[in-house]
Amino acid sequence: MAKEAKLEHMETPAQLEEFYRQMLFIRRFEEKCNVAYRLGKIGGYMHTYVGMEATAVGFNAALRRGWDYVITAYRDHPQPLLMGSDPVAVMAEIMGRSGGLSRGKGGSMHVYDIERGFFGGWGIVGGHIPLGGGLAFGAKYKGEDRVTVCYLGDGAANQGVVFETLNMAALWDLPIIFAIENNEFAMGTRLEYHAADTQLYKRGEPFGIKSERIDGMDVLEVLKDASRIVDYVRKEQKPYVVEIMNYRFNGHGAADNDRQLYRTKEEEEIHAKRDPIIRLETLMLERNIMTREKMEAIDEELTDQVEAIYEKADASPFPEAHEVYDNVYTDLEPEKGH
Ligand SMILES: Cc1ncc(C[n+]2csc(CCOP(=O)(O)OP(=O)(O)O)c2C)c(N)n1
Ligand SMILES: [Mg+2]
Repeated sequence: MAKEAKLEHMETPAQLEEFYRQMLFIRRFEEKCNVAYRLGKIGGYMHTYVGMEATAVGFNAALRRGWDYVITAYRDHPQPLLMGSDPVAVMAEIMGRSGGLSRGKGGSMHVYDIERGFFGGWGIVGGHIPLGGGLAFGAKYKGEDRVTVCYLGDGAANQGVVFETLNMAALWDLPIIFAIENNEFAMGTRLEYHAADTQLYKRGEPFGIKSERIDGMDVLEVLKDASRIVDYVRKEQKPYVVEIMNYRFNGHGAADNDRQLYRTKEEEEIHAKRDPIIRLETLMLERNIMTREKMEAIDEELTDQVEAIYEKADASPFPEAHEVYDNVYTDLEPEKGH
């Protein structure tokens, strides 16, 4: 079992380099996905995490690898990559290939790796939130001190099932973190147009759940806050609501090329200054932890790595037609005429 995340070990040059590598790897991986989507190599819907990297990276570092649980919606590529899944299997899943984590049947929105504690990857907005409650209930019932992180978007925070799950989490003292990623938009709808109360962390207050808002664009801030919150939830065996303020740089999904219809270039430029990767670069340059040349070398290394991952995933075949009924919740078989 991995050790508790201890903050004093986290700001070492080695740890900062690790965070830099993780965020940049996700960025380059997602950019490659965008290119592959446009080439017709990826089908269905696909949503990338570009701009939001500090949130998943900082939170992941506060969790116990192979022990704690994570569940999220369809913006789900970074979590398995951070939790130790085979990146080729992640890419193959996104490309619908049989070597994928869900054997090519889930696609981008349904990546899944139970062995590593990653429970997906869900396309129905809000649908996974009670499942997160169930994961936390299961861990508590079995007397395991696992923490469940249930990510949800600002748009998802309005779904009725959120309030039902908050109620039960408070009632049963479930060890779950409702990590609301407020990237200011639900598809093309700005926060102010979809939420009567835009202070989303307050969703927990009527249930007596401890709640707060944090900066999701600074990986060290996320780690600091996440470590404290994870420790609280693990020790106290109580739920927590954290609203993580971040921003997506790309459109809602790969098919959204019209984001200027709902936000201006000026707004995007203001948020580009919050880029979590540039923020960490600036910090490392100021502290003389890394030179610009080293950063460029790392970038080249990671870009090559992503390219090799893509090539390997692309070599994986599509699932066979006869597998269509395997591993799904049904006992229907084609020969029975269904
Ligand atoms: C129940 C349901 N309603 C509508 C949709 C269509 N839809 C897909 S994503 C989305 C917006 C969700 O926004 P948010 O929760 O903020 O997540 P983000 O995409 O910003 O990560 C909507 C309305 C859906 N998938 N499921
Ligand atoms: Mg959103």
